[in-house]
Amino acid sequence: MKSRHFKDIPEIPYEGPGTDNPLAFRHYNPDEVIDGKTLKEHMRFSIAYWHAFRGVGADPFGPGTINRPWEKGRDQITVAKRRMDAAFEFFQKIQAPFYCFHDRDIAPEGATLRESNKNLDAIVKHARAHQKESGVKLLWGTASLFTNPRYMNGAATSPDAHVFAYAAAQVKKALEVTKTLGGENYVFWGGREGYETLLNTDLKREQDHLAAFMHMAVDYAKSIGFTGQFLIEPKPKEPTKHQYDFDVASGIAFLRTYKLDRHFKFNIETNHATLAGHTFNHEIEVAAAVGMLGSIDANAGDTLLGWDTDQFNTDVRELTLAMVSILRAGGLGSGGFNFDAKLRRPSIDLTDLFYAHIGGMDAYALAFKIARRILAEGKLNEFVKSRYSSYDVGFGRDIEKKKIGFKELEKIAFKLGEPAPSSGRQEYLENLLNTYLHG
Ligand code: XLS
Ligand code: NI
Ligand code: NI
Repeated sequence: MKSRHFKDIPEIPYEGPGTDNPLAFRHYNPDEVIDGKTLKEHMRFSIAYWHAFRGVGADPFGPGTINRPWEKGRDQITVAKRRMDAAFEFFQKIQAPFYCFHDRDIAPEGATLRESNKNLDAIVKHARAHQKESGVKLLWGTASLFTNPRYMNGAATSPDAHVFAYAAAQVKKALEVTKTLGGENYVFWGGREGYETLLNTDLKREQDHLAAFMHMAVDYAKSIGFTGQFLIEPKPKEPTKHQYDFDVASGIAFLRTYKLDRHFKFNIETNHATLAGHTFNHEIEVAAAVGMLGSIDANAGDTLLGWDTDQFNTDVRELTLAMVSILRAGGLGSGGFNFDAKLRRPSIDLTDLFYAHIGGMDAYALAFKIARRILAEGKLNEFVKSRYSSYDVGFGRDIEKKKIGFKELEKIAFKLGEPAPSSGRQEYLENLLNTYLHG
């Protein structure tokens, strides 16, 4: 790897929990072998191109604060290539095996769709060479169907079929590109697939159109031999007032209603879960319960703010709970942990980009290790199992096997009388969790 854009920063080494080097990992040792797989393979960390390499720190009250040295120059394609050189240097130095992008993150949108496709082809060629040389892979690709003003009323849910067609063309191309780059998944996040007011909205037609769009994507993927996993990334709001893929539960309902559930899993983002009024852990459990846990957009919100602040998550307690659920569900399969997280506006230095990802990766790796210990010791699982043990025998088992009805149950209730109360033991369990977190 040529060191050109981050000359002062070496590949981030693992130095263990005792190190005082802020540019070292304390918990993420990519080469550590656990159960026959390296930690790098277990964690499947991914860098989000849009935040790490297109984020400039702009907010609704002021422009960007972050100026990267590789952004200089008139020719947009040249700049895009140089930016990508920097990105791949970063992916390698931070020891992330994957990255993710939207079509328009990596290549500039042109004056026409043809020109946009041409730009994309040029950059994809560049990406392909970088992937080959570095071994870094594409976790997922997606299309930006929310940035350009043409999508202000939605893309697949736009009232204008012409806009629908344009979006379809864009996703067609994004699927081709994702396939070319060996992408392991393809994500739909419908930031503008929702509404601002029901006064101008035919909700039923919009949902029908969204489903039609997704069926077309599935069909087209099949026709070109793209075998990656399709993922829906739910979010309740922002930028629209109400997004149709509100949370995992409404996503499941949508996918089942339109017979799409076979083709999709979920990409769960921490901050989207909390915006929907759920915990991260809740969304993971809801997806896992129906075998639709796909991938994670790793970030965190701010409890005092009602929008997607996309911060790096260093809350080991929250991540441990998430990890317990993920591991119990059998892991993420073709998914991974994608840092859909951005630097705070005043964090303008290149080193900040490293500190941010080191913190996120370490917190996740630590949570992974703690969760494995929790599961191996089995105390939590045993507690939950015994809490439901009345369903393992007798009429409880008959309930689960659907062998019994109200009449028989009424007889049992008459015979047994009042059920004995039993404690949920929440405080005991919170203390138990703390023994893993803090000893
Ligand atoms: C925005 C979403 C977006 C998706 C990809 O809130 O998180 O970044 O992950 O389109
Ligand atoms: Ni996301
Ligand atoms: Ni988000």
